[in-house]
Amino acid sequence: MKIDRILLREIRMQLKEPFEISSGVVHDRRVILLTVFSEGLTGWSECVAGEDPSYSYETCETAWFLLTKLMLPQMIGKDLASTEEGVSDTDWIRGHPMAKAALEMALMDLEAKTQKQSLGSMVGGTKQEVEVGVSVGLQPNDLELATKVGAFIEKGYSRIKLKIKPGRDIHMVAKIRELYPDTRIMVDANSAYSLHDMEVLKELDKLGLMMIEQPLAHDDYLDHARLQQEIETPICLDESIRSVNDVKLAAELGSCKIINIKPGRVGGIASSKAIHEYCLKKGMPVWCGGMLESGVGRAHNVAVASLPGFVLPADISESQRYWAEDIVAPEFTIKDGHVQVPTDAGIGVTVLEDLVEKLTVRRAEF
Ligand code: OSB
Ligand code: MG
Repeated sequence: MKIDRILLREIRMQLKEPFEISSGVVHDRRVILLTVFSEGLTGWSECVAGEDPSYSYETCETAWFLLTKLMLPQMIGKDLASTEEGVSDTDWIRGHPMAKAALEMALMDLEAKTQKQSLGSMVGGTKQEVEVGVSVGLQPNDLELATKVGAFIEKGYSRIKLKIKPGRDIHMVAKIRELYPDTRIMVDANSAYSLHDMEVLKELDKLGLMMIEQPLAHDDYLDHARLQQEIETPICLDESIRSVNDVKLAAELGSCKIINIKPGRVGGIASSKAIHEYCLKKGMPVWCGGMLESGVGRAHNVAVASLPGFVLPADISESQRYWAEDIVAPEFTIKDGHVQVPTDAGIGVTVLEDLVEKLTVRRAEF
């Protein structure tokens, strides 16, 4: 893969409705899109860094800096035998897995296209479709939440994730549990609690939830382990997991029983596979999370979620759940609670370049 040209864009995509979680609300996504050109082929990826550092220390600005100043200029003219060879040049950079994932995943798409195979099959995926759930943001009141949840169940989503925060938890979740007794329900706190909230957490434990995602601080493996001792409901870690080493720490300490793998958060596809493999050996279930991606990031997530150890429903909802118009064709749709894994080469969907151009607010070219 000779790297001829690289284009980095930031596009603005308006969410159909604001997405509110304990740490803040998003109206418009600032999406960093990377395109790598090689001998007539193009590899695409998306950086999942957020608008502000409330989920991770990485933001669109830090990722833009890393990519434009430290990672992309060096790639031009290289003739890479593999993605691995390309990303090894960035090993010296500490942290910043979201920026690194963007480069890795664009090269992965390119590599799969060079080999004329789908990304899913190149990474070792075994599923043709992925079971999916939906992540429902905080709503103005319980009635609106119940209506939203009802509509998603009607759509076929096989699991509902409710965002919670102090004051919007036990009562709200109990109500949804009561209304939909047969639905698989989980909650995600995005680090809004501490061990001082043990009473609340123990009440949540009684509601028959699939799991509680990231109840405590993003860097607190010890308290998560203490909490897991006190409750039956499995804890799932999201923010705390940025690499396979974080997973080893969490598994050894007993900080959780389930891992949420977001390829864009853990440094890319190779890292996702390493986590997947470790968890398979440990008998720890994993599933694929989401970061409100456009169709480009979503395509990568679907490919990764087709690996056999991804045994729980993914936060990969259909394009229409987020966007009036996605930037890929065909867009992602849900059927019988599943999303199809594309079979065309690479990410397997076509990027609508005219639309991307229209949405672009800044660009850097190499
Ligand atoms: O905590 O999983 C999370 C979105 C943005 C940031 C963090 C999270 C989320 C979601 C949405 O839950 C998942 C999705 O549908 O993409
Ligand atoms: Mg989460």
